Amino acid sequence: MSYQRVETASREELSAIQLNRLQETVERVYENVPFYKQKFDELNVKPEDIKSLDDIRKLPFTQKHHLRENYPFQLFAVPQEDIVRLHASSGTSGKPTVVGYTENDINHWAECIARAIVAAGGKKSDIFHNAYGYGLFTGGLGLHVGAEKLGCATVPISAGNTERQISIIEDFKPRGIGGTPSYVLNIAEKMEEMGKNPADTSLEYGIFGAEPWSETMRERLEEKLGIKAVDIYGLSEVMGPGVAIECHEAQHGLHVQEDHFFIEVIDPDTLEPVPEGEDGELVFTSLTKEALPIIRYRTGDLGAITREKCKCGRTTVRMSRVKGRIDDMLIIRGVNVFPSEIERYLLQIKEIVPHYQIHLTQNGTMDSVELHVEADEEYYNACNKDTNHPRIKELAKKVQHSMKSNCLVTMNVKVLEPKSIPRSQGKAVRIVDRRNEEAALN
Ligand code: DLL
Repeated sequence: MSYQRVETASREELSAIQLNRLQETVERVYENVPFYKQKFDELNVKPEDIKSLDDIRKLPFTQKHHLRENYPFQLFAVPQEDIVRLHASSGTSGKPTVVGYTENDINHWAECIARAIVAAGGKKSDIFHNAYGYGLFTGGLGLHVGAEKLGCATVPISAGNTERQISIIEDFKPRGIGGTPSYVLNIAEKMEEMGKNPADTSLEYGIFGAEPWSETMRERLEEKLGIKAVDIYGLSEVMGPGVAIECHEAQHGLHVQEDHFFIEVIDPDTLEPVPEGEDGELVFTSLTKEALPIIRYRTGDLGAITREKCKCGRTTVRMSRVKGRIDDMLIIRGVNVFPSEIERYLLQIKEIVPHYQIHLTQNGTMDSVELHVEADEEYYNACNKDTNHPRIKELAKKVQHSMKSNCLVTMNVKVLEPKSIPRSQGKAVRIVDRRNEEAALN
């Protein structure tokens, strides 16, 4: 079935494809990966017990620590000579997680990305400016293979060297751009600093992901750059970018590439499925992967799914934006707060720019939160470039009030001068958590 056909297949057709591929995957891991054989045996489940898609619930979950414990290659299901690519995600603690791909895996990945670019409004004749980082991170090479597969002239610029990015954009005139939303915003700001209008470039669409971002951030990116901005989701353990993609027609939920991945949403405490439309932890099972098939991978990402019809015509399940991570969720004086929620409300305040950091410290047994935001250049100038100016203090109060009424948390707000929050080329650092360091000192 051609991939355009798969994306609009009936539920019966898709389920039949999924069941067939799930059964193959389960057999593959049972026979080739001792870790899975042991887990299946412990649960007393055999590959032939998977007779329907619902039977997936008989299978064990896989988590990030399982990849670490089997570092680097022990979860691979094929001999090493069949591996053609290795990537790794930087672990903040301990060993990184290593992922491998066969030639077929790379082809499927490329297909998923090619579909993603089409969903974003891209086409074969485009020049595609790929500002995701190249290297062990899956963003750069992932987007790259897919853009080439679609037939785009792909510019492997990677992240960084922002001034050169700008001159390449001006000279090559790409229609599409990919990068983390925070970095592409950084490029746009640099253009402004250089006296250029970012909306004047040839860019028409952007494919943004690898970090949480909000609807308001979308508006900012679209407005500044004069583009359509769509959300792309993925994670290295499951494949990399392209597991799900928003369509430019609706920009409302990300279509899961269901012929390659089976999605579940579970309650992270009970591990039971949550009803459609309700938030829970996203769990993925790969359906076609050869090198590193993965069963019921608990992503730690929070979101919901819908099977409602999408106006683009695709029939695949859509997932919401990632609403946060289980482990990023801040519990501040008993209130659950997601950085993405903070961002959503923060960006509605026009006098500040979309860069922020949440600093957490511990004051005795209490968490204390300081929110760092930056004043917009124009506003800052109007305050005589003085962070003690009464209007800056007024702005801090406004931010504080918004956080209190929308996120139900009282935060100390520090309005800093423009460009003082560190910019990143990859995933932005939004949370600086010093709670444990200070607890250790106490
Ligand atoms: O970030 C893959 C990727 C590259 C996705 C480029 C999109 C674009 P990892 O480095 O393994 O892989 O990080 C995966 O990043 O579990 C999410 O928490 C987060 N993430 C990825 N995409 C999004 C998104 C790549 N669109 C982790 N929105 C995931 C929110 C995202 N979070």
